[in-house]
Amino acid sequence: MEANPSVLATVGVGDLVLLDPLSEESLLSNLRERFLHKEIYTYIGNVVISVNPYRQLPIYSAEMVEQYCNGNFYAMKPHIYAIAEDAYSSLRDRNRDQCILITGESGAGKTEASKLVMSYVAAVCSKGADVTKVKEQLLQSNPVLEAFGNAKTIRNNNSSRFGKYMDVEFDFKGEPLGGLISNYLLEKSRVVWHVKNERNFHIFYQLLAGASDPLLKRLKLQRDCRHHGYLGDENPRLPGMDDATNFQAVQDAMRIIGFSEAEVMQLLEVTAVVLKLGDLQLSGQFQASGMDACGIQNIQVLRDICELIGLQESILEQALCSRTVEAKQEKVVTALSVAQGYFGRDALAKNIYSRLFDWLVTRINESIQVTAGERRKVMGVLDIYGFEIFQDNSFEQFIINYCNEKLQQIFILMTLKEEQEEYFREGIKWTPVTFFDNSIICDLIESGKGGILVLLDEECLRPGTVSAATFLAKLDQAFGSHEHYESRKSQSDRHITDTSLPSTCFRVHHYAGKVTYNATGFIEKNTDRLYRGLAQAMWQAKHTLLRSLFPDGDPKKASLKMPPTAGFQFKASINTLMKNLYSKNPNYIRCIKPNENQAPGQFTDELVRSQVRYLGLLENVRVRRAGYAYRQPYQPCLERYRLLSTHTWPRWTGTARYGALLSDLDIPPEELAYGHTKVFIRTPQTLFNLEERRRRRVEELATVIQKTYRGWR
Ligand code: AD9
Ligand code: MG
Repeated sequence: MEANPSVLATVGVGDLVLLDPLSEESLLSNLRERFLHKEIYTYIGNVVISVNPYRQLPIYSAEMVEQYCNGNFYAMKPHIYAIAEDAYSSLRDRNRDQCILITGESGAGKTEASKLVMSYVAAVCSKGADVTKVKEQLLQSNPVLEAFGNAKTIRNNNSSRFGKYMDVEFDFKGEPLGGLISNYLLEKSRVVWHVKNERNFHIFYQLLAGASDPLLKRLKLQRDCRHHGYLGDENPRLPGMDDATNFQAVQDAMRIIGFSEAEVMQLLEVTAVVLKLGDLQLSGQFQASGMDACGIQNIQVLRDICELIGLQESILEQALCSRTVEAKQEKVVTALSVAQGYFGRDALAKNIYSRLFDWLVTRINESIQVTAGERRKVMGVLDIYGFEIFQDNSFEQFIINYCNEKLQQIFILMTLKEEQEEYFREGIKWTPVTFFDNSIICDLIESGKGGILVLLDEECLRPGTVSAATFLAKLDQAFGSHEHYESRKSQSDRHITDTSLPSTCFRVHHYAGKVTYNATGFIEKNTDRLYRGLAQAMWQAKHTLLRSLFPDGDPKKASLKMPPTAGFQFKASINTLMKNLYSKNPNYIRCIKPNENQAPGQFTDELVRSQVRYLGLLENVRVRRAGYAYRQPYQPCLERYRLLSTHTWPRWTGTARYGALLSDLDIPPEELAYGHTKVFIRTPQTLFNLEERRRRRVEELATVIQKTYRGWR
């Protein structure tokens, strides 16, 4: 997709490559002006910037799909459909695997954008019965995964709490055959705790609001959220979101995907078990040893859970309240304290839920996956959590920001690579561009030779007493003089006094800004410990789904080896993802959140400015125009400007003649380059100048025609 002169005719410029003068200020005011005129999409060459309108705009109708499907980009406004069409047609006609990378902070519109791309592709490909079924299944995976993986946060009422990458596979005609979803690190801590004014995952509220009385009874749940410990006391209703209706939609979607009634029921039972675990109350029971040992206070809840999963009460009770250590073939049972009991209970709830989520993805994949066979074409859509800077940042933010660091790296490399390749394809000399390479930060985090994640793993596996303080000391020792790392210790070594950095924290200078991470909790979250007795108890349950989630509970398979840490697993999956993305032709959608209030029509300059900075938009424009700002295939370019020529331009084509024709336009030679199929214009001013001359010429011609017409009358 190329910039086109018609984008000049819209509000501001429709392609920032043509912005003149180019500065952060001009870029910002261009986005603002367009946004206020409901123009939410703007290009940077082939990148689409999307500013969340927070209202339904009439721009996604079937007619619009039709226009972008059949239309000529050069005559149409910037739109997400244009990038979807470009990716899809290049996949279908040029046999190039595509990926659509959607980035932006929480609430910026990534998930909506990914759905728009998918629905566009679904709308333009064939309408045969087989294909319709596949399309339906692919589209219906969304409500199911959103129910289990999204939640209301302060920033977004429908915030994705997991990363998602979906490969859609097409046959040689461009018809969808199926897909494959990969999910990344669900924020499972939300199952047991959420901040005030946020919610737990949608499914819990949907289930309570939408289930029939008999179903609720069967699941041993109360309709009122306030009866369930993990859901909190606040009013959970959200404006514009009807939990009961959505519950129906989720059930319908599961059926369309191919879940059996029994599977749906089992899924709901396990979901209910998670809720019920939150209702278990523990208390200290006095023991002869003088220690307050943990005991279950509300036996009925324990009974309910055990009935739901088919397990003897005593087994679960023992697993929750005590620990068995095997030493020299002798079993030693020790009582847990109440705090340890709650820790185990919550760890169990989090583990069940996140394993259930993984199962859900695997189950959906079973339905939509294409069996191995001929080589197919693939379009991957990535909708992953955006960069996060909170007041208090923990392990989750560290992982999310690491992921964004990797995406930024791939963005820079691929934008440059794409530019370079285009010049090469077109036979034009390429001048290298300097840019900030964030691989130094990626290395700081992920290097196998002692990056932060490796040091964290070492600390998690090390025998002896480990704590946030020992982890921090290790980081200080390794990175005390690293230019992207800071801590109290490294500051004092550099004679800096900065009380804003607490002694329990370290700070990473990310490409998008400095983030202060609280080291407390890193070790626990990375180890993600579940007492073995609890896994073993789950494995003994008769409930087939629940039992299948805990293969590690099988004593025969129990290994003394620690399971891989959360950080290790994330790094491995993100690197696999990167390899996958590198092998495809990238298309970018960069989403921007215009205000913090989820309100239409509000554009907060400072908020947008910070996003413009960390999305690196200015840098993107610079890279894009480092060589030639503007490019277009010969034919449409000649047609647009032929009326400026003093000679009569013949209608024939032929590359050799193009140069001669364009030289007729009186453009300085250093401003133009002739590629094999496209003409390249170096600066935006040259294009503006051409456009202005064209505009005047059109006016002149109109006047001439009017005069002639009057003369006839
Ligand atoms: V998060 O990182 O998952 O918390 P996203 O995914 O970036 O975030 P999302 O797509 O969920 O944000 O958008 C947030 C809300 O903005 C949606 O629920 C819509 O109400 C609203 N939105 C986003 N894009 C559009 C749009 N193109 N048109 C109308 C939109 N509303
Ligand atoms: Mg989202």
